[in-house]
Amino acid sequence: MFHPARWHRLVPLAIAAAVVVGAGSHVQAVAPPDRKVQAYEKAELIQLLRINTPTMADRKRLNTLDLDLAESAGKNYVDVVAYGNQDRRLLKLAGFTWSVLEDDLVGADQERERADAAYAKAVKTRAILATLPSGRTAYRQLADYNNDLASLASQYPTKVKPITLKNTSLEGRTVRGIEISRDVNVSNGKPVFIMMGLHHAREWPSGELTMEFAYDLLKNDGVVPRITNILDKARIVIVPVVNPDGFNLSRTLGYEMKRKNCRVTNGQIPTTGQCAQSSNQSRGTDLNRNYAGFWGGPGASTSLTSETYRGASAFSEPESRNIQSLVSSYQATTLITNHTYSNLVLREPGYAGAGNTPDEALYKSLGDQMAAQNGYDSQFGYELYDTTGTTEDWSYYATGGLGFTFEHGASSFHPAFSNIANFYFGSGSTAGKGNREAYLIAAESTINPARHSIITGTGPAGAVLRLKKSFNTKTWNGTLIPDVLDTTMTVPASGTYTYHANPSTRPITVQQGGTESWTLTCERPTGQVLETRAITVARGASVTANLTTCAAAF
Ligand code: 0X9
Ligand code: ZN
Repeated sequence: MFHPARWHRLVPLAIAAAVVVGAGSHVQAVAPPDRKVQAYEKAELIQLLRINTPTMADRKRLNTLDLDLAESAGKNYVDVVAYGNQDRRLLKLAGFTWSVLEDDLVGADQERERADAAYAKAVKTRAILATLPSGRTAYRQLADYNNDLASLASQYPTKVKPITLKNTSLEGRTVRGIEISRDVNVSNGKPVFIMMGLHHAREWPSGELTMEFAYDLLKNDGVVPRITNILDKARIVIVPVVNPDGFNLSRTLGYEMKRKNCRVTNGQIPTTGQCAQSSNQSRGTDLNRNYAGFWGGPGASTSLTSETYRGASAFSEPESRNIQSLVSSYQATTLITNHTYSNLVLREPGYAGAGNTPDEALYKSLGDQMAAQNGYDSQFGYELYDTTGTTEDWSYYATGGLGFTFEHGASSFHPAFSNIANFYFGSGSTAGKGNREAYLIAAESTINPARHSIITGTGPAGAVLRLKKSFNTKTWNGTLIPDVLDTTMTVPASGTYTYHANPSTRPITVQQGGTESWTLTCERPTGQVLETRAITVARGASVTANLTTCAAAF
């Protein structure tokens, strides 16, 4: 089928690519266009297929074909984005059968755009009511996210603190977020809940739900007692767009099925427009395979054009390093990274061979409780398929904070926008619950002292207390990647502090029967260290450290 919109967008790029090939005699130096690019250029159908995989062996065999696995899988099937005739031929040759979930993804996206326009119009004419906390009626573009973050910060100066992540993206974009809490500008040792979206560019609802939760908390603080309590006792960190380059390409520049970041060539910063060229669309690092935890193991590819490319090395990408340093700078006792789709709440471990985590009972009960709200299945990451190098493969094992991947939606990476309110507030049997309720439960779990650790005592008002730990995270082949967790709080005027923290011993060390400690330092605001303590504290425990030496010297 011919896709006019798609074709117009691609023609100039296709010509540009041809010029490059024709310009020199070194045709070899230009990689041959891959299957995906060819499908787009020939305007062949791009389909969402549900491949029958009754056995584990079928799944493994499907994995070796290096197709764009939609990462949605049930007991007997795996969904695949098939780009044109070549992908379908490959599947047929390998003996697979399938049903067609979406016979024309490009056409479906155009239909979605029309439906979204009609929905927005109906809200405008008040034929239907806008239901989301922000009142949005269409998917945000990148600038909308940045504007919304900035306007929340200016609207609620004592409750919202804007944050800028450490690195710009490969294309030079600033990655932004906000902290939400009562007296947000006071460094008060509250436990932290981190919520993220859009590691994967095409998974638009993941950013929307993250952002709507921020609006909800701020609108309903002082109105809904549960939310007031959450702002009193926790700090919520919101980063809606982890992968701005990929998202911009997917949402705005017309390559809707972009998943990865803009890594076009390893070791090089992409030049302007390079990432959007049709010949480069398959390139990129899967940010959800680039974290150091078990990096380079099962479920990650070594090929730059694979949808699950792990990157040149652990944390090779500025966008995943951003989340590493973000998570390392808070005591995040809970973390949710939002994705689409499959209606799942996933917990560690991400690959079957890792064995149950030492926190399985608690981890499962929280996952199950959240899944009971949004109606998803609560399960291990590996039950979908083995992966390594995902966000929580690093964050959980490095910090002990309970991290979950939410996979929103039944059968689409970005369905019509009218679905977002249903995802957020629930619908049918989950009406009135939904992800809103799941997120609130995650926030309340963050506060629950039985689920993290507490260090408390006396210290001089105004002193900075630092909890620090340095260790190495192991990749799959045993390479050691240095990690430093480093967080601070300020002793309040009362002279009594409560520092909500993750346990001092990492899950991996718990599994081995060992213990680890935090190094607690009491410092002048200038950084001068006045007292140092080793603090060993388990999950659910509270220890007292009265910092008398510090108090005497302060
Ligand atoms: O494959 C992923 O990165 C995630 N799915 S997605 O469709 N959003 O790409 C799932 C990762 C969860 N972990 C495991 N499956 N082990
Ligand atoms: Zn994803």
